[in-house]
Amino acid sequence: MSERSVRRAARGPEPLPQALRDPGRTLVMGVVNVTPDSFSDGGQWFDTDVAIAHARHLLAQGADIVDVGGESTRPGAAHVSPEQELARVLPVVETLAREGAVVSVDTVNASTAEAVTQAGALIVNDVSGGLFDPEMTATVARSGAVYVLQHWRGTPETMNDLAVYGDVVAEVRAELAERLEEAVAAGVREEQVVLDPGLGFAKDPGHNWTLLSHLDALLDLGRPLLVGASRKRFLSGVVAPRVAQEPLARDAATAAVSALSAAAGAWAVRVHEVTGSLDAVRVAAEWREHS
Ligand code: PMM
Repeated sequence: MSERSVRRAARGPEPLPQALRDPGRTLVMGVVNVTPDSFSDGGQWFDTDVAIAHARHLLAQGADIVDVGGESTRPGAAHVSPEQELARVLPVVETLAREGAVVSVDTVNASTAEAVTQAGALIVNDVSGGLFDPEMTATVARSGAVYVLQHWRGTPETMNDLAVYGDVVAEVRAELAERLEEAVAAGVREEQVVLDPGLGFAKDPGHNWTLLSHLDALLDLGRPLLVGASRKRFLSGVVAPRVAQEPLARDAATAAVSALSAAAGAWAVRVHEVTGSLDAVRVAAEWREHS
């Protein structure tokens, strides 16, 4: 198989340890939602000790990074104050960082980003790409952490109405480029930034599949890519109808997306179930190695 069809995984962002910057395969980020109402695992890990135990389990399974979130971003989820969010995630972050884990925190709030990076989180995962909190990019710049800049439009309440595109790849690419430029203007170094197409955020199923099959257009922006397809509703269309509405029944489809994203050159995939995606990204690495 040619170099063109199986791309090398992109180099990772600069603030991370060397092993995660040039890992030789796509990384796996395991999700730990410390929330009572996430769509995919709602409430399962909504207790500090249970969340920590779950994160340790994902790391033991081979997750390279754990992504800790304290606010659900699904449409219609209850709004959580930054203080509540921080109270949920901080003890989890402190413990895991102390144990040497590479911790990411899923937040749109600058105050949370500030506190968790001081507590040892190396990655700020902002699904709003800096659009929710005007202080976010300057805060990330000061912290020196990795900044996952995700594409979104509107808010979780309004995003479904904003899933209107002429050319979804060109528009998401242009909007990510604009957000990246604004982050850099606020002092974030490009080397800190990872881009993310924001699957399911102001996207219908067709938009998600089109973006996935054109990751090369986003990689052309010159930054590593994170892909978050795990258990999302658009996968229900490829899952056996009897179970398609159950998020947990989407893990095999998620792993397939992980393999294809890795083959397309994604730096990391964000998933709830780690083992299937870890196998999948290793398959992609072997495939490339022997091509
Ligand atoms: N999706 C969710 C939450 N956070 N972060 C990034 N960077 N990319 C995503 O696609 C993403 C995210 C929603 O899923 P969840 O409720 O299962 O965490």
